[in-house]
Amino acid sequence: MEREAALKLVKEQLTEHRYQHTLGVMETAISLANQYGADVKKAELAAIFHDYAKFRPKEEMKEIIVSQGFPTDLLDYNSELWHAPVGAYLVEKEAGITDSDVLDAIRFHTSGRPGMTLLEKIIYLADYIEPGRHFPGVDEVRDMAKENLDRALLKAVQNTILFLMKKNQTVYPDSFYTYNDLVKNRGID
Ligand code: DGI
Ligand code: FE
Ligand code: FE
Repeated sequence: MEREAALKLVKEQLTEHRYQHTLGVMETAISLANQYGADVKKAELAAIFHDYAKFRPKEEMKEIIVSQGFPTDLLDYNSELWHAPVGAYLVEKEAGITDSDVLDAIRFHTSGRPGMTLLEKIIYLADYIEPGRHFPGVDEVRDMAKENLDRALLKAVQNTILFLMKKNQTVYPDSFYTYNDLVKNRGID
């Protein structure tokens, strides 16, 4: 699917603010894909659709998680996690995207997972550092992303977990598994 058609579909699903965020993720993901040798078209498509399900009613998301056999432990954690797997499902069903690399990048963009693909890493990171993001620590991750994708990703995952913990929020186990996996694979430095 071409960029303009994809953007049109997504715009209908999002608020203006979230649409601007999506454009930022798209530009950032394209740039990271060029830098780190990922498929640029897949990065563009995954970025455009990554928050497709963000504003679906909770009841609809819950129903999809159960009926599609997605991990139901998601329902015990922050509902903010749900739009990622539900988005992967709806983007295939409603936008006709069938590329499993793209769908997985959408599916895992919030929690990450151990053994993330290059494309999954790029979408996670682009979501975190796109130019519209303003929070403590984001500039440090932006700088790291220019040098080392895994190092930047680790910092982003770590910051997300710390942020949730500081607010006494639950942390979905996959976020910890992602963190551990990145630490183990970081190498000696
Ligand atoms: O959809 P976005 O706002 O662009 O960003 P996102 O999909 O990365 O994350 C959405 C929210 O999900 C964010 O407010 C933090 C929350 N979140 C991310 N990981 C976890 C989480 N919430 C819980 N409870 N546990 C997590 O592991
Ligand atoms: Fe998201
Ligand atoms: Fe996002």
